[in-house]
Amino acid sequence: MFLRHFIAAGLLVGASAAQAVIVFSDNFDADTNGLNAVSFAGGWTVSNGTVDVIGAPPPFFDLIPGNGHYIDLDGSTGNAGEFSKALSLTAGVTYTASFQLAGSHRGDSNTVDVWFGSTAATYTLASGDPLGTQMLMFTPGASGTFSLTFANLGGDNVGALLDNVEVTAIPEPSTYALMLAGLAGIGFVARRRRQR
Ligand SMILES: [Ca+2]
Ligand SMILES: [Ca+2]
Ligand SMILES: [Ca+2]
Repeated sequence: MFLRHFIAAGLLVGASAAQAVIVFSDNFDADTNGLNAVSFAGGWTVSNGTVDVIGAPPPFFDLIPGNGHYIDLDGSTGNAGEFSKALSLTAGVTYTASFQLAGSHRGDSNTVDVWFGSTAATYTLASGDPLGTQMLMFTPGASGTFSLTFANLGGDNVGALLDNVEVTAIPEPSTYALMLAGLAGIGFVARRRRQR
């Protein structure tokens, strides 16, 4: 009886470990609106150029209403932003960065380079493109600090819009393998006990 409960507990642990763990999440709604913002509730840094925090409330260049605050990746200095979040990541764990990008909604098309650790992708957004979810995956070979970076190309003060960034971790497969091996071992011992 005890053993059966133990195995059930083990399966429950396995089930909860299968769910992705949120490592970082930011919708920019805690940030204050402003042009050429330099300080962010989510700990972002502007490593080059400038970005703007826009949206509502109060309405301030609220180009895609209903999304609280969000980032205009090309600020107001004629030098588009390079917007980075440093993350402490563990070797061998697969991380997924999801984020939403929208077009500028001010008439121009914008290209955004995104890096997540050593994973890179480029997105081109037409002016009217609504917020769309994108995903990048990265598995560090060694533990350390890695950046999730968004860089709007060009520099005309009118950039793509960024909102709803989330980084999640999926436990490595070897964790499941160990857990399954452990459960198989318990089953084997239980059978031997019954045979005696
Ligand atoms: Ca938002
Ligand atoms: Ca701007
Ligand atoms: Ca532009």
